[in-house]
Amino acid sequence: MGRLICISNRIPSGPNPSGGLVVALHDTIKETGGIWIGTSGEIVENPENRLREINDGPFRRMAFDLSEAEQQNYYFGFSNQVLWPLFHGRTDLLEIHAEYLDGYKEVNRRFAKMLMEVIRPDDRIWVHDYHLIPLALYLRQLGATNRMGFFLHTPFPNPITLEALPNAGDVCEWLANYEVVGMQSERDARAAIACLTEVAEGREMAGGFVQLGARQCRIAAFPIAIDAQEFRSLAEAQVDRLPSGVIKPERQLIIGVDRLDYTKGVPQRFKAFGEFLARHDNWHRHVSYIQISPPTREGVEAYDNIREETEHLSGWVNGQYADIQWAPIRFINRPVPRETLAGLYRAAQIALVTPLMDGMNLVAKEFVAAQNPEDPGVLILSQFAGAAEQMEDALIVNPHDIEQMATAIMTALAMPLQDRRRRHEALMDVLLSKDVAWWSKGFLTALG
Ligand code: ADQ
Repeated sequence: MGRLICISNRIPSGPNPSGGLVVALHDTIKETGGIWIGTSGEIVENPENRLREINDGPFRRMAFDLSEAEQQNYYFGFSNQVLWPLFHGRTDLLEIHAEYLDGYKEVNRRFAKMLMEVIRPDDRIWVHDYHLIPLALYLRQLGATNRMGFFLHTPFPNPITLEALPNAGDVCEWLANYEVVGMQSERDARAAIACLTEVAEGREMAGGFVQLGARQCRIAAFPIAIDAQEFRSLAEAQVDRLPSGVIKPERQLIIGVDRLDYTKGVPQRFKAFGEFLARHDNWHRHVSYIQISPPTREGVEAYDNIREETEHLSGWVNGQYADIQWAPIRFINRPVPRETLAGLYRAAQIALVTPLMDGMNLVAKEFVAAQNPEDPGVLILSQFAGAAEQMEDALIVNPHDIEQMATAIMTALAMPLQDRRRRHEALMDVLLSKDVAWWSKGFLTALG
């Protein structure tokens, strides 16, 4: 069997890289003598056109550096101010500039050339995420005949949304150069097939195959997952280790955990919690909401705006309802260690996971895995998270409907133990049978 070459924008960093994706692919990379390749995270004046070995980890990694202009155009520009908002349906936030697209293509071309020095014909190549969609096309133009798969971690838009991009047809052609295109959900797989057939005039065939020009690719859903066993053990070990004062016996706890991103629906959540407090005086002082949201992509205007909006709204709710013993919302703008997160999930009675649009959303899965099965908390989940396709036993809400979310908070707080247990058991069954090993095996089997 050939090696697995795993490619993502950033290589997993440090001597002990963690995270679901790394854990899932680590073994296969090692067993096949494979390599993880991507950017190093370092910005230099004159980047070398050569992949260098990163020698400090448990599996083989190679990386290259970006210049400041590449970082601005490829990463902050086309990836994060064009593709990210576009794929999440936020066409109002698109920043269309020729230098962004040129920079994006140029980094992908440069990367493809460097890869040609490293890959062998029988390697399987698995490319991750929206930063690197054109890679297969450029590798093929340089003569690569490898089997190549692509997995998109974000949602994929429908044709009318994709057409907001002046070069919408290119995106379809880029995708068609992979043998397998993996999406997070059936929703996204259907959208991608619709784009390849309607925007680019491809022909749909049975089994999710699409013919576009001389290329044929298969588009299917491979919902990403977590190591639920491992996360459950992590949470169990944290039961008595949370810092004192975090949990108060007389108070119920609501938790939200998201990178500070406009797709996550945090302002709507703050409004819904405010609405809940306005409706239920008797719950004042008996419930607190901790929202943990470290900033990302700082310096991009849309991210500065979401920070301001969320700060304003949490301040408003607290100003309205706090007293000297109680602040309804604790809004924390920094990352929290994974173990502490696991402990907080387990201590919470409710998780609010209400993105406006999300490829999957792993926080929903982590929260469920962390619960005590004897006395589990309730997951309130957006219908627009990819996770909602698998997690039907959550309380499913429309994140635009503030009143419905306020009602769901009350429903969750009042939910009888039996009902909570039944829902948790059903959700846990999904997480244990469809874990991250199931996900990577499914994709790699499809790739062949
Ligand atoms: P994200 O948009 O980053 O991922 P998500 O799936 O929720 O969203 O994953 C976030 C991860 O970061 C979780 O493991 C979470 O525990 C961790 N995290 C979040 N906030 C944190 C904090 N404050 N401190 C520490 N850790 C924190 C993208 C897509 C998703 C898709 C994933 C995986 O947008 O839809 O599910 O990739 O494919």
